[in-house]
Amino acid sequence: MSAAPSNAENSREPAFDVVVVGAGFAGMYMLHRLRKLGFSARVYEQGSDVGGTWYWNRYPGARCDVESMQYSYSFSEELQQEWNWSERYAPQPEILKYAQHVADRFGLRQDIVFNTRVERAEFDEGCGAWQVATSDGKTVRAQFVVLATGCLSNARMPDIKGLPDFEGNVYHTGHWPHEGVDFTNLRVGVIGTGSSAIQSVPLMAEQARHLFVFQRTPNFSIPARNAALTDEERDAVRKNYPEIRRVAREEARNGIYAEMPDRGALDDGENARRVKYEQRWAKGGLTFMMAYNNLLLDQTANDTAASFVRDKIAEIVRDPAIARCLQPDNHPIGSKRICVDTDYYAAFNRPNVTLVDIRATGVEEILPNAVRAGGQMHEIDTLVLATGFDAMTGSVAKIDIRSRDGRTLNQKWAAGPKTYLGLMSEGFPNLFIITGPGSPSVLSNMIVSIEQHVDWIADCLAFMRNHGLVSMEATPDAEEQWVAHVNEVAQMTVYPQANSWYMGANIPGKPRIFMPYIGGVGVYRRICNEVAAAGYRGFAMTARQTDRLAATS
Ligand code: NA7
Repeated sequence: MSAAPSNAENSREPAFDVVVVGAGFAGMYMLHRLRKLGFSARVYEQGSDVGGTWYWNRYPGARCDVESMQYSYSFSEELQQEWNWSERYAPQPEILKYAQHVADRFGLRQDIVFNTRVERAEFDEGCGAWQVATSDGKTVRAQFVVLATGCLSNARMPDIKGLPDFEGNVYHTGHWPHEGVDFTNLRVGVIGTGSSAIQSVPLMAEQARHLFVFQRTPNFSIPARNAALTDEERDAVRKNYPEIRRVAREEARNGIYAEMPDRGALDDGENARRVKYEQRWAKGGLTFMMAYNNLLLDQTANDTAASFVRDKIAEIVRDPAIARCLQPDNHPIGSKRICVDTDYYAAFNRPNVTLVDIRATGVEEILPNAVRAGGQMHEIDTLVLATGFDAMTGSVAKIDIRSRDGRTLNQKWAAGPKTYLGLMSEGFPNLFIITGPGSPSVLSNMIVSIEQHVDWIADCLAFMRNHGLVSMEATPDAEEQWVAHVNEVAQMTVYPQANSWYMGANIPGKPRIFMPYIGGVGVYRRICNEVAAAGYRGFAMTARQTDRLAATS
């Protein structure tokens, strides 16, 4: 493997050791590690700047649901000590600024080609390299390809009758205009009530003349209790970073350092349980689900938390009929990603907000100036689609990835994604996925999982170089066993009960498979480390031809 590109696009040698697809948090750190190891690498990014999901998702109120001081890189002590997060949950512009700062601080931009999509990657068995074709009509060779394409990047346009005929502006939360949107004096329709809508509805309601929220499935949301961070709070975390990061990586199931539960919900009586839920509710945020250690394992335990949140909704929302409509009743709490909000339920007390229940009928039709649902017309000027993403596999599927005999990854994954450890898919040599299906990924603090995957891949590439190995691929047995394990663990939880994007259920026709690995980031990290320590057990590795000849002569 070379330290610099050979610049020989037609030669048998790879032009780059590694092509990385995507310059979000995963792609940026991957590039940084590769360069430190002396590999030649090029990153392709379809946006005009770094940041990935934080580059695209610019809707009002967009912010991370993991606290900023934890949703940040840990690989550089200087970086984590010098960056000043302003709020408990940083807003999207600040997270984007952080990504830009990282790109500048570590000089990453010189190896990133912006405004360029990877359209096709084809493995050339003859020279053991990937041929990567991009939207600018060029092709490069790379010995390895790393997909850092993100799990929630492929914004999904719903297939609703009449949508193309709507005369006003249509915005998708996942593709928000960079210049922002002014809703003043407008009648706005929002379709969807997932995390993006829950964050943006209160702010859009403050601006719009009238807001219609079309709700197919009510969601559980916990107050963020967002606030400015004080110097003392920042310093306390910075001083304690080694322990905070260690616990997040090794002990916390979801990669978030928090007070760990030591008992199940049914170990407490009703009053004690209520006190505990009240404390978590007052604290706010995702860690509400960590009130007890069995909320995602035991339906009865889960019911206690769900009914607590339903009661809270009834307390906040003045009109009992609207409150009832907002109370989720068809999935366990947490089985769809729990939302974190600022004044979401209270927004429905405003006279200019109307909740439209489309559970029974869906949106029937979009007309040039209205949405028809439940047989009723709602006249609007502007439409916001908060309809989510083709999660986890959508961005990978958009690339035409071909291996031996022209077999595509999409064909292989037609019945659901199959990977070994979420890192590689059998039959596709030298192709790595960061936070792919089969890894903890979206069930965790993404940056914790990204750093773990990037470090594992970087160490693996260094190992291969040191041992004269040029090709690596998951074995069919290892992959089959891992897929079975991922499914088995998911079935032990309440997660598969919900029609969630974790299950692919939000995309018509997508196979229903629980995609992320739910065993916890600590357990998963140990498994990955053991696999590496055992000489990359479950992966077939091939030596350079010359080394093979030398070994046999
Ligand atoms: P989500 O969580 O997938 O939410 C999408 C919402 O849009 C959800 O309420 C869907 O209802 C609704 N939806 C989707 N298609 C339609 C149609 N055709 N008609 C009506 N309603 C529809 O996406 P978000 O962007 O909010 O959040 C994604 C993640 O980003 C989030 O979990 C955080 O991790 C950050 P459904 O539930 O399918 O009935």
